[in-house]
Amino acid sequence: MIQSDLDLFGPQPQRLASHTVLLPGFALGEVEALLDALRPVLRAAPLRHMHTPGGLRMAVGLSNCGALGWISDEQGYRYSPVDPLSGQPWPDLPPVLQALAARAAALAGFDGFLADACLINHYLPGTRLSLHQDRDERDYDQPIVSISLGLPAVFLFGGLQRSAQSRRIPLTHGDVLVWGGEDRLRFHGVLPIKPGVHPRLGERRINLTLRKAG
Ligand code: MD3
Ligand code: FE
Repeated sequence: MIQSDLDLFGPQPQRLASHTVLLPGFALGEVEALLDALRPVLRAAPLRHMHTPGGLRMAVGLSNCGALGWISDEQGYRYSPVDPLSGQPWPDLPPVLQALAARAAALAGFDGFLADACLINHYLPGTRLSLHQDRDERDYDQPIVSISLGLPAVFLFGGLQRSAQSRRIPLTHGDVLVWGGEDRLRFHGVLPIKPGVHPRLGERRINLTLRKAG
């Protein structure tokens, strides 16, 4: 092994598909700032388990910040300007989150990304997210940026039809994933989180997805 074999600048962006880019460790330098910003958000809008339109309790704990928040109940899936728990608007989108998402999107080729919604997903060991598409946003030309924190996960990256084979993509603490364009409506999910204790976040995984929903 010679010095030039060492990856001194960290792992490089990986293009997973034509309009999907994984930025390994992209958020690592801002984890503390992100957690500081999330604390008051989750005080005002605590994590909760929503129910699917069919009445099933979702395993993932969920909250939102930004002008719009994703909700699910017997009426269906949709974005709402109001937190149904409090009757109040969702907490503001922290500028550190907004800025990180815009920088990641630009690196992936999506200039001028201005998120108005951040969905906060909370996973305990064993929690999974079944294969689905994100289709509740108004404009599918807008990308989505996802930030992974805490325990590692295996992300299922499927095709445009549910029946297509999925690739398994490991996502670890600090990874950022950006997708849009023709990849925007791919089916995707998360395998059950393996038991473990993350040195910073403990027995949990938090995923932040930033979207332009309205
Ligand atoms: C690739 N969240 O909130 S984020 C969701 O880790 C959601 O919590 C997952 O799926 C999580 O809707 C995955 C990464 C992701 C999300 C949507 C995609 C990747 C995607 C849509 C198409 C392609
Ligand atoms: Fe999704």
